[in-house]
Amino acid sequence: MINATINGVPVEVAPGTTILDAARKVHVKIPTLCKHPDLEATGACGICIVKVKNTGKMLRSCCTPIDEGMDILTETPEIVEVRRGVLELTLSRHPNECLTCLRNQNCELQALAADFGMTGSDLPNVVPDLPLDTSTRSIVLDPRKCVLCGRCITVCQQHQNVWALSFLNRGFKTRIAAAGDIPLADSPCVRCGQCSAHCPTGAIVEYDETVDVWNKLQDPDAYCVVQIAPAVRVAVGEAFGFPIGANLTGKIYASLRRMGFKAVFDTNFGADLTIIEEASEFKSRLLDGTGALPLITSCCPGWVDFMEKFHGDMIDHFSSCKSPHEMVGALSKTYYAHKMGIDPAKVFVVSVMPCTAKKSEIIRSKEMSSSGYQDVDVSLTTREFARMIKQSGIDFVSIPEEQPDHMLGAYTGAGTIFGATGGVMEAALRTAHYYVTGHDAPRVDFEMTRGLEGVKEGRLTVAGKEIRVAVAHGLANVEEVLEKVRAAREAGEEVPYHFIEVMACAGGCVGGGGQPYGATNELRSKRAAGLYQEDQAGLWRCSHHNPYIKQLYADFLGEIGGHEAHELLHTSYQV
Ligand code: HC0
Ligand code: SF4
Repeated sequence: MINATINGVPVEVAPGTTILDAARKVHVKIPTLCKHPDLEATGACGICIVKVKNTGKMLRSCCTPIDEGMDILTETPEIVEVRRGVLELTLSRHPNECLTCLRNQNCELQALAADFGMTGSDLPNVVPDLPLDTSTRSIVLDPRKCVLCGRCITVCQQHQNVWALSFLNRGFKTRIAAAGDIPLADSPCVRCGQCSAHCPTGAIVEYDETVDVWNKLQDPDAYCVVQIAPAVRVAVGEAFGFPIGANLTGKIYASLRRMGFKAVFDTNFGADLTIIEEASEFKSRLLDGTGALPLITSCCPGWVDFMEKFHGDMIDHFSSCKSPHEMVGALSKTYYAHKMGIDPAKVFVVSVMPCTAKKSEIIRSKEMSSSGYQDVDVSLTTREFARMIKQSGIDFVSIPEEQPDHMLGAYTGAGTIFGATGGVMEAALRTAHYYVTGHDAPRVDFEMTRGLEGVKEGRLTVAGKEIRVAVAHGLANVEEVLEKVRAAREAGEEVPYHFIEVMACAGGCVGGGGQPYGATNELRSKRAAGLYQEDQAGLWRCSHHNPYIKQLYADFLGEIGGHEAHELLHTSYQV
């Protein structure tokens, strides 16, 4: 162990611990801008500078390991002066648009400026004249607001293995852009939004569509319906001071009704429906050899985009199931509209998702209009939804809980856990076990799929047959899983896995690119815990027990995996 002192307080840490992390251990907070707890330090900004008394050296605490006997000072007039200098320079190149910025009151640069009392500067405010990139219609890149911290580049390259972003030019002219200086939509970007979730300022934000939704809610000819994703319920509360992971489903339903939505559905219902179709697809591939194994989940649009761009040889392995929110969209404009006697042309479907890629998914192919209309009209992120609650004057803290509209809103715990990495796999295993054996598993908790390890593997025996599964989250983690599949295929060996779940974002949707800011593993775990708690407490824990799904097949869809289901609930992929 290393022994040192920080501001005179003794500290003992493991070798390799940075000064920044060692300081946290003794409750000293060193200001940072370019360092994100999720990401490797780059030392780009210099705000986290500290002084080593023994040597007189000023060092960047985020990327300097603490050494034996170091006597470190973190707050002296000299250090504060250096930090103020860095901030002054950064602010001199940053537009003074805080009041009209989506990150207003939620910006790390703004918070630092406030902490350091940056009330004025002798430096002129010279902001580069650079255009917005709205080309993806999922995220918006505003290079004028970029502080060149490099967090977006690191997460896009290291965690997502996409390499869509880069710094262009050098020195004073350095700017962030899609690699090759092309529109982001023409780059390999998969719209996961992790860059926006890790950006400290308003340089990368979600493509805001709240105004479109407010306008539709005012339109007397529109019949607006809404659905909420699994992961939204345990995250939106962070914008209102609730503890991380608090499950606020009932308050969300109530707020959406107050906003004017005529029906409030739940994507968890769609998740249950996805499981019915996908577990059935898995059973036929496993027992009847009707398709390639391993079966790979297809409900995450960032992952689908990534597969199509980089792993086209895996297309045959993909489940043909659409994602749950697309299923609910298609059924809103067919089954629901028909039952309620509403003209489907008037039904306007909004989905509230933890995800920016869902904004692109809703227009990705003609199959996303299987109802005869675009099945989901607008997809909002959790961050946009939180703003809408604030704009509507709803007191979210005190509003009493309500129920969803059950026809497309009742769900099981299996649907809820979709929002956490491994949840889709666990939900699928519950129902696949039933399909293969004719009875429920004695225990429906498949813990091997849970937790934040980048790749999780497990095996179980069902009706005497071994089933091997893998779960990957964070796109960089999928590579090793796919390599194993390819290696076995080339060697003509037995498949290493029968079923693979992939989610683009670390932690699964709880860590989605459209969620409230502050992504860390601690936060992802707490949000996931909120979902697993609901699953444990629920009346129904397996998708095939959802009575409203049974009703849907009996009244409308007919056979599981049958013609009608295929028309409305399945899709295809292309490279
Ligand atoms: Fe997800 Fe989904 S679980 S992708 O992560 O499958 O966004 O929460 O809504 O559609 O259900 C996101 C979350 C969803 C979908 C579901 C899936
Ligand atoms: Fe990279 Fe995802 Fe951002 Fe696109 S949305 S630039 S893939 S991090």
